[in-house]
Amino acid sequence: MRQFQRTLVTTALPYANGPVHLGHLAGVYLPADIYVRYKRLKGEDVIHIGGSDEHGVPITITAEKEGISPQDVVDRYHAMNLDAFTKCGISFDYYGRTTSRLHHKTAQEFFLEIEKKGIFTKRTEKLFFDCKADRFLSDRYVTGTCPICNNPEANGDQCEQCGTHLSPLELINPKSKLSDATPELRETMHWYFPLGRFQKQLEEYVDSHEDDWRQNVLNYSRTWLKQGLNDRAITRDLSWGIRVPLETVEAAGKVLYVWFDAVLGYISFTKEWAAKRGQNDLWKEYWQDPGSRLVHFIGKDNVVFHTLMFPAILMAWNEERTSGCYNLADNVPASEFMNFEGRKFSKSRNYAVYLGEFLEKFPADTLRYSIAMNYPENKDSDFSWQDFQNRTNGELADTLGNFIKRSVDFTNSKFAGVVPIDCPPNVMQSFTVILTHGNDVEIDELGNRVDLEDLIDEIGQAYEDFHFREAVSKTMDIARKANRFLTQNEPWKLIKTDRDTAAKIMSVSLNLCHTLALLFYPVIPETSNRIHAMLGFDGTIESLINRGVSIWDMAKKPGLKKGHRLHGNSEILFTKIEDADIAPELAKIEGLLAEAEKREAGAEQDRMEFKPPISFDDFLKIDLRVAKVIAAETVKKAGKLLKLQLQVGSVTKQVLAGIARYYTPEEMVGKNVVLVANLVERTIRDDISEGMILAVEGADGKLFVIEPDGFEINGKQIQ
Ligand code: B3M
Ligand code: ZN
Repeated sequence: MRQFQRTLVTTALPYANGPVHLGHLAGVYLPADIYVRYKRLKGEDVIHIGGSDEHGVPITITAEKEGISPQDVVDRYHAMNLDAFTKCGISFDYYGRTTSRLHHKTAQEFFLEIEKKGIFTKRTEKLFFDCKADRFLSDRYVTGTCPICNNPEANGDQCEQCGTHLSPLELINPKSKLSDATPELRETMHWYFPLGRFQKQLEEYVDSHEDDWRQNVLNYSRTWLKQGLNDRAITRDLSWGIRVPLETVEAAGKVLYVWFDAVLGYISFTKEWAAKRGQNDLWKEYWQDPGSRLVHFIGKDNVVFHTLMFPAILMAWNEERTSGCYNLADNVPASEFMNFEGRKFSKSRNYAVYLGEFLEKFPADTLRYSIAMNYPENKDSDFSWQDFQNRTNGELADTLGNFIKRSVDFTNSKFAGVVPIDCPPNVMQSFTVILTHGNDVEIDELGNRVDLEDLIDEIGQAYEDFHFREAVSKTMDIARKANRFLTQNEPWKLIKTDRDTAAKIMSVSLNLCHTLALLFYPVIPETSNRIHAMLGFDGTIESLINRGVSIWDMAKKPGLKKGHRLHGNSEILFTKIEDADIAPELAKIEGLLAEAEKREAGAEQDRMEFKPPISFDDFLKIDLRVAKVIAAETVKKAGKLLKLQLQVGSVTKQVLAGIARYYTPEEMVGKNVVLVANLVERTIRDDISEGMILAVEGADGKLFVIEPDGFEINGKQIQ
């Protein structure tokens, strides 16, 4: 593997139009945080850049719904999400906002550079326009029935139910989210980014990562590449967003497409990070030095934007340049989705647990651990309250917490809180069965020697390869072995007969506590710091982190010398979660599920009862006339039909009506009926039918012809 001097980690910018939920945490922010914390422990140069995506149509939709400004919306959710991330220990080096001036400037610079090179194309096309709201509707403002799965609430860009990417034109019965009106198609001009121009370069780029990208990432990218890349509109007719930076008539009222601007946010925020440190040009090292590595953590729904779209934008920038070229991502670890109690998180259906809310009830580290153990690496995973309770109680409290507390408490009570002897490294390396089996090597099921250093190397490799679940569960395995080691060696018994051996056991145990404090730091940093403090260290683990020095490697060797004094009292690291603690949460889910089911059942029923809506304009196309039946007869060999001659003003029309079972010809003659006068002619049994008459169906299926006597229709009194 290539060696890099520094790593820039980015995380997808969540839209600042709602609170982040556990699904977001699991797929993107937690794995990224674990990764950067691991890298920091390794003493590597790494920064984590994230922030809020504050443009885009979902934000204006929320603003309109709530009757506030888009700025109010993003102010609220930016603050809320940053606060939740901070409480969860997501250690961003910088968390920016795409509404910042510097970001607007950066995105506009990119637009102008690509425009100057003549790479964009311009196209006039027909887009949905909402006449009532007097606005063009971008994809997200159009809703309708999904042509694939019939979900009646599909969005113009994607169907949430089946995941299909859609264009608004594909929706059945499209409707404007602004007014509910059926939109009409109107012409407008937009700038297009010709992705196809970069097809070959992108194919080579993706192929060059055949061996290091995840299969899902390669698959999504190649599916697009195989279909052939098309031009993508990168401007929109909207008022909220980054202005197209041209003073021309055609640029008026247009902003950059949110995805064009959002990915550039990674660059803007790195610039802001550097400026904040007083080193304005430092960002260039991370973006433009070929010795830097760029890694994007994202969810699977964002893959092609990061493996094709953003790289193509950077390729366009880099074209014809000899300096100031941007690096392309070296890896894009996209996650699958984490479900919640067996169902997909859905903000629009309010089926979610929000991060901020969760952290009001339970500590961040318990959540981080459970989620890391359910990391949706190559298939969707599931978060359940039961699993959360089991992991917290069984693994964090009974295994890790119990081991640390017993080690510290016993040392406090029998060795005056001091590490009794030096622990020879080879003893710690093979701690599991020393003394119990009379030798100092553990043999695994296959007969291989297992030692701590190898285990730690395996964990490190798992982090390097983005296998977070493996890394964290192997870390817990060490805690399990350590706990078993202490239990099996029973120093509380030995101390009475063989104090030296008891001292040796405690020295190994305490050093394992130290090792575990460091090893667990990526996933449960707050707990790691508490263990570290219990072991008698003044500073936090963060304070040890030093570029160039690997704390991670220090975990392999005994870190506590003979005579090292512990802090004093131990503390309980994890409070167990009682059934009563999660009962309200389980009840809440049942409520949410019941609601969702009701909604789904309701939608299903609506679909059965109503035909798809038509527009008012469509309705106006129907020409309804009152007509008098002047003659009627049965139709041979067509038992259901009556042939009616209708007088409409001076015109006579022939209509074949399926009412023979309910009316005799004699009954019909002389009646006034309502005629659909402009229906396309039809031939039925060799006879012409020039329209239809209106009838309603009674409860028993009998048809009643509508007789408009005594009413006024089309301004005419009917008798
Ligand atoms: N805000 C979409 C999302 O949250 C978008 C990501 C931007 S990453 C540059 O899924
Ligand atoms: Zn669908």
